[in-house]
Amino acid sequence: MPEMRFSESVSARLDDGVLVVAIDNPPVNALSAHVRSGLIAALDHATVAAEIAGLVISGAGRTFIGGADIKEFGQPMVEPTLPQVIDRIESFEKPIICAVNGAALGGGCEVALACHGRIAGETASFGLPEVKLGIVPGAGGTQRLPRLIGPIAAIDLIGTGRAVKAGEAVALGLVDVAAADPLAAAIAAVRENARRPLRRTGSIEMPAADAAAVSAAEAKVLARSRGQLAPAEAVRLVKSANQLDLEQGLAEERATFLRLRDSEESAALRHVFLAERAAGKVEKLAGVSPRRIESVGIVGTGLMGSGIAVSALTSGYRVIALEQTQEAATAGRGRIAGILDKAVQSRRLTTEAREACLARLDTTAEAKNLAAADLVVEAVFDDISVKTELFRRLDGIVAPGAILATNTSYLDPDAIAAATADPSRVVGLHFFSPANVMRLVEVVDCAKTAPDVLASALAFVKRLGKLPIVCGVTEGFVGNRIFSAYRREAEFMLQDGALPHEIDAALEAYGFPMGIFAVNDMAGLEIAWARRKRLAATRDPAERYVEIADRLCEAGRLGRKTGHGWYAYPDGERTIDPAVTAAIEAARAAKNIEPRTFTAEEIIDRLLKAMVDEGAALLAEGIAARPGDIDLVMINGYGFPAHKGGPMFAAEHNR
Ligand code: 3H9
Repeated sequence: MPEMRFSESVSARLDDGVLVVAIDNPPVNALSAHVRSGLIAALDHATVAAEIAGLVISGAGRTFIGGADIKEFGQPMVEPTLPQVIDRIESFEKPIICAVNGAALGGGCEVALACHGRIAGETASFGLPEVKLGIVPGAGGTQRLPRLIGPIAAIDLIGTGRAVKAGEAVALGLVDVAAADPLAAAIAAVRENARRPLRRTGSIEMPAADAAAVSAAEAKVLARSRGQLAPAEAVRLVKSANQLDLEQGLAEERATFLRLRDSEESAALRHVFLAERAAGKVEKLAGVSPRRIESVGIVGTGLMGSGIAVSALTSGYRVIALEQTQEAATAGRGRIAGILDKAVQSRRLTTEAREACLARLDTTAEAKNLAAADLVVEAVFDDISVKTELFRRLDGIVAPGAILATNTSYLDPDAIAAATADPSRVVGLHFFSPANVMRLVEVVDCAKTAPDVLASALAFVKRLGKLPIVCGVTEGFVGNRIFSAYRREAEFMLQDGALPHEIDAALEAYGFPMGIFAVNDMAGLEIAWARRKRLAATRDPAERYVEIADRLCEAGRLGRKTGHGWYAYPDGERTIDPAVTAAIEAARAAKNIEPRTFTAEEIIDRLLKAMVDEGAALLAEGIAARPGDIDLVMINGYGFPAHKGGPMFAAEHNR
């Protein structure tokens, strides 16, 4: 049977009376205008062709449909709109079954929900991730999903944007059945459905749900949403599906979708989405093949090393973890197993996967065992002589093509590389703590790093499921350099009249999970103190310097772990400490500074400006490649609220 073409991206073949429609719009089969018009043309054809009993909708490649085309957002709307296409599918007189071979997300999930039956292949997943883009589903998702799976599960899925795999989708009632060959099963289902009344999702009565359980599901979503609009709106719409008829519910949903689509929050989150896709792309690496990495050596199994080890193990690598003594190696193995156990307890890992991870782990005190590693990451004490000595030793042990990575946060990786005979194989991999949880990794392109070494480091970080940001060598790399500038500005404001809790409150109201002084207390004040002492000799005496943090450290107030820092922590509770206020007042008096008050807006403006100025300097120096990379570093490493888009985006949009 010849192929029928309905648009540049929609074609079909006839399989014994079933029109099997394929959407082929790489890379993710997004619902661009030509996909929507192609689907309508296919339906028009099926309406008039008497020999067609019904349709199957499928996606070409690895994805079913990745959603509405987010690159069309912000452009004038082109008909047919997605709600028009979806309405036509649901009300179609002949059966339409979808064969879902990969991700059915956003508008793609909404297409599936409107079909008269849904078959999931093994790699299928379903989700309405719109809230992650600052919007709500705009083509029926909030009204149809609760009719299929009930309001409680719908609030969870739509409110968090979480996707479910085939098994969970079947258990929830989102799909009818999982099948090894979803296309064949969908064709058979069309023939079956042609003989009976069609099940139209919009006409299904909403399953009853316990009001208290609905409220609990709602509270859970709202607790996570920290100042964002979309999750609360999504929950409201799902709940309204119970009170409004389908038409009213869809109209309310559409109006909300259009309003949020034009919001700053959505623009910011779309910027973050696109920046993440751009981050892994490095122009100078085009055509460069990464080296093969299967075995990863990790030196040091403290908090950082064991976190990196867990990340590598759960991503399928073999890990050789080196410690100085056999006892330390055994303790390291215990720490790694402990993190894996926690993952099993919280159902992020199966017991079998845990066993497989431990079977791939070798903990040893024999440095020569690292000869089997393709990449060695050091996670030892951040001291230049410790690290250079280690690299000198590693150089004589590892295989000739093996890559050496340093996880230093403040030291100069070029100096560490210089200790080796072949600095071209040295790269920086700056993980954030805890490394098994935090997504961000700064991949440091050192002065002599070979392109294929950089490409390998990037590929490694991506296989860990993490977000690599490539940067050049500078003290503190991108994140800590901006963090230092921002902390300096916060301390200037302290000296000028603000108090730590006022600055923290402004940051938390802006969307940071924790203000900067509370963060410093949690991390401990001693590392920055040591750094300040190290830099004291070379500091320009004319430069403004605030001594308050030094006074706190000298008084033994090193943060939460000592019970005191910028705050006191009686019973673990963050509390304003009059002793800190007194220290701040004394510092002001010593410099004859008349304190003044700061509004929350002024505090945010000043901190944002400090971050942006430092970001601009990093771009000018070629340390960071794109403003979006800086935004991602601050969002994923330092708690900057994603729904503000990161400091560079926020400043450009005057927020
Ligand atoms: C929506 O549907 C609203 C509706 O409710 C209402 C409408 C009325 N559009 O992630 P990858 C691009 S909102 C356009 O690396 P993967 C992406 O930019 C939408 N382009 O691939 C990248 O381009 P480039 C709801 C898109 O295999 C390339 O595809 N949907 C879209 O790792 C590869 O992306 C979502 O939020 C899109 N929707 O993962 C789903 N999606 O090569 C968002 C991706 O130029 N997408 N691109 O850099 C995803 O989660 C993942 O991309 C997906 C594939 C899982 C699909």
